[in-house]
Order: sequence, then C-alpha cells, then structure tokens
Amino acid sequence: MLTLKEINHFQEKGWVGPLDIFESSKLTDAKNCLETYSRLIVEADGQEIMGFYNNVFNLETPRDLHLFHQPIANLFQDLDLVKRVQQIAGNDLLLWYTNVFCKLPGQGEIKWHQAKEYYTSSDIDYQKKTLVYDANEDSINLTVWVALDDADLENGCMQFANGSHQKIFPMLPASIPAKEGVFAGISAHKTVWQREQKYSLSYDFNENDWPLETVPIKAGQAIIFTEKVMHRSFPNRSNRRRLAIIGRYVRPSTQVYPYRWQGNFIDENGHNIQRHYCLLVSGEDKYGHNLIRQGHDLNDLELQFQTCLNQVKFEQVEIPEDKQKLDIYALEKQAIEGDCQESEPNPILHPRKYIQWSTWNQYRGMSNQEAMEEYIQLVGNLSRKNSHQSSNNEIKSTSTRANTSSEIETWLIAYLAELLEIDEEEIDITSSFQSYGLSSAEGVGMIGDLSDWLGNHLNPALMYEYPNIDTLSEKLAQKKLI
Ligand SMILES: O=C(O)CCC(=O)C(=O)O
Repeated sequence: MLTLKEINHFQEKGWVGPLDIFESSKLTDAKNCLETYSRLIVEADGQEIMGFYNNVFNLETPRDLHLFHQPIANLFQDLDLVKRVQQIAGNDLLLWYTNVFCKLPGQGEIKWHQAKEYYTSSDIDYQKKTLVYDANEDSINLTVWVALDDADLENGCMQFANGSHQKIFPMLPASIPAKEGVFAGISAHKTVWQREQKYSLSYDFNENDWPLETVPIKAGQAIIFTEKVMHRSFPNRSNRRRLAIIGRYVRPSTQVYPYRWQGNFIDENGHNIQRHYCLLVSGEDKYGHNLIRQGHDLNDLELQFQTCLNQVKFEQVEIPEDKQKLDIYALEKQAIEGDCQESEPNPILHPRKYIQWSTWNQYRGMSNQEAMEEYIQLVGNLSRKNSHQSSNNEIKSTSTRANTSSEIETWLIAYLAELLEIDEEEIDITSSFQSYGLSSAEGVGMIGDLSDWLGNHLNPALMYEYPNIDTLSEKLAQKKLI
C-alpha cells in the first residue's frame, strides 16, 4: 500500500516513486515476453531500435501489447499495484493503454509533455479526444511507469516538473518541425509522429518556472504519475539499454475512444483500434461507456495465425530464401488485407516490391480464412530455430550486377523522380538527398531497393556518407562499398 507520505507526495508533486511493488517473477515474465516478441531494426542513420508488433491491431507498434500478451496484462493487473492505484483513483478502474518505451544506446529524449484528453504528438486530428471525462468528477488518468532496466541520467531516466499537474498548458499546434516533435527522439514511436505531417506540436511551458526532479530508478521499480504532470525523459547517452513499460488507468466513467460509437475506429494516430478493449482491473463498471473484455476476441484460427505470424516476425523459424519466403509474405497480406489493392511497382526501381506484389496477386480471390489456414500450414512445416538469431529479411538476389556509375546515376534519378513526383530533369545529382526532404524511412527504402537492383546488400548509412547521387553512384561503381 502507499503510505500517507507517498499519497501526499503524489498530491503535491503529481507523481510518486520509485516504488517496490512487483514480485520478481511477474517482472521476469513481462521482460522475457518483450524480448522474445521484439526484433532489432537498424534505422537509416545506423541507430538500432527495438521493433514490436501488436497482434490484435495487426500493427508494428510498441503500443497495447497487453491486449494479446498475457504476461504484460498480468503485470498491470497485479493486485499490489492495483491497490496502490485505487488509493489515488478509487475502487473502479480500467486499464485502457500500455506502451513500451525502449531507449537503446544513442536514442534521443522525449520532450516535456502532459496529456489529459488528447493522445497525439502530431497535428493529425485535434477534434478527436481520446478520453472524455465525466463532467462531475475530477479527471484522472494514471500512468504506472515500470522500469525493466535500471534507468539513470546517462541512459534516459524520467524527470518531472513538480506541481505542474495543477495547470493545463496550452498545446501549440504546428509550432515545430515534425522531426523536433515530443516523441521524435525515440524512433520506435515513429508511428505516432513520423507520418507525413510536416509539423508537430509543442507546449506553452517553460521548465524554468517549475521545480524539476529527476528520478533515477532500479529495474523492477515503478513510478506512478498523473498524465497531467509535465514530464520528460533524457536521451540515452550510455551504452546500456533502457527498457520501460507503462500502463494507464482511468475510471469507468471516462469514455475511451468515444468516436468508436460513431463507427469511427481510426484513432488520432491513424491506427485502426476496432479491436481495442479495456480491462476492468478492479471494482465495477456502472456506466457502459466502454468496450470491456477480459481478453481479446480472436477466434482459434486467428489465434493460431497470429502465433505463427510471431514465429516468422520474431525469427523463431528457419525461412528458406526461396519461393516459400515470398508465399509467407503474400499469404500474410492476403489474410490481413485481402486482395492486393496496391498499384504495380516499377520492376526496375523496386525489384523486391515487384516480386512481392506479383506473389500477393497470385492469391487474389482467396478468402482471409483460407489464407490464414495456408499460412499456418506453411509456417508449421518450417523448422524451429534453437535460439534468437539476428535477422536478415532481405530477399537475396542470385546474381550481382557490375554497374557503371552512369547506370546507377540513371537509376537513382528515376527513383527520386518517382518518389518525389517530379520530372527527372528537376533532379540535380549534386544536391543532397536531405535537400529533397527525404525522410530516414524513405532513405532506407531507397537503399533497400538499390540493394535489390544491384543484387548486393548495402548499408542504409551510405546515404549519409555519400549524400548525393553523384558521389553515391561513383562510389558504388567503384565497388568499394559493396
Ligand atoms: O519512458 C519514457 O521515456 C517516457 C514515458 C512517457 O513520456 C509517458 O509515459 O508519457
């Protein structure tokens, strides 16, 4: 239970911790689950991020993994934790959200923010409130931030502006470039900010006006804070990982994603939350505002399919570099998205995408159920890996090309012109890729497609070392980088 001193600390400062709450087995199960169902992804700038998948939303995201993974749901339904949350928020509680915040070495800060009713760091849709509180109650949305690794000033612990929960700071829409957004420093959260918008929001908040408190924490401990307190986390300047997971709780009187009742299931980040549900972790729901379940509603076939999908995504099975790999790709698409609606990619500029597109189209007309069944059968026949091995998701080419620099130059010009939807004549080979406004994701895509065309694996960081068409094609033709 929280002591009176801890409750007063929370009321006064907006947060309390570090707290020792959990038995170590619950923490170990949650941490193992995250490590098993994640993979390292190398970003264009060479930075590594931990990638996760939400099997209920069918989305690459670190968010709401508790909807599928029981060890995560168990952590946030732990009785000793719930008792403490009850002391602040009352008896009736819904767990409506979880998110993993993993900062690998080199990852950036999360800037000052508070959240009451909007859950967006972008400027996507300001009209849509994620949470609508009962007008007769004090609004409450508590975050429980659980450290799964030690967190300190070097690897990115949390800092709070004490007392700032008493005030709501105006959001300043479109006030800063997207790459400076609140969550921009931690690219695993790019689904939130790194969309096509040019700008992001900031808050009308001056940290010098508030007493700031930094909270180093040991693995296994937790901090409870209200989302109304201004908080941030430091960049990871160490060579240690900083893994944390959060859960958020509201009262059942709060409407979560109320727009779903108008048949609108796209949330403010552009994610389809049709299958989202809240868990009633204590007390009762007298309101009926929200979709409440004790677990996900995937049927047996869907569950088996998602289990196989995880074996593929998280490299637990050996996938031969042949047609089976393409079939696995195509059947996943057919099962989740149905018939291919994508337009035919240019086979020269996007050879890998073209082969994938063609394979997907071969399954046109197949029902989702049949595609899931075939997928399960295909993956079921693959041999299991003994240990977690690093991935190579490339579809390897069988031959390598010896291209001249002018051939590579021509390819790059055509690629950029297509991507930017401009005429080839408008491309200046001495202008930097950055000056064309290429995002890091687009850069990775370009180097990936170029790798496929050349039949050689290229490091995405090349685009930074050789920052324009002229120098990149010259170097590649010299074969020094291949
Ligand atoms: O874990 C972090 O680095 C930041 C977490 C955070 O900002 C939040 O939970 O709102």
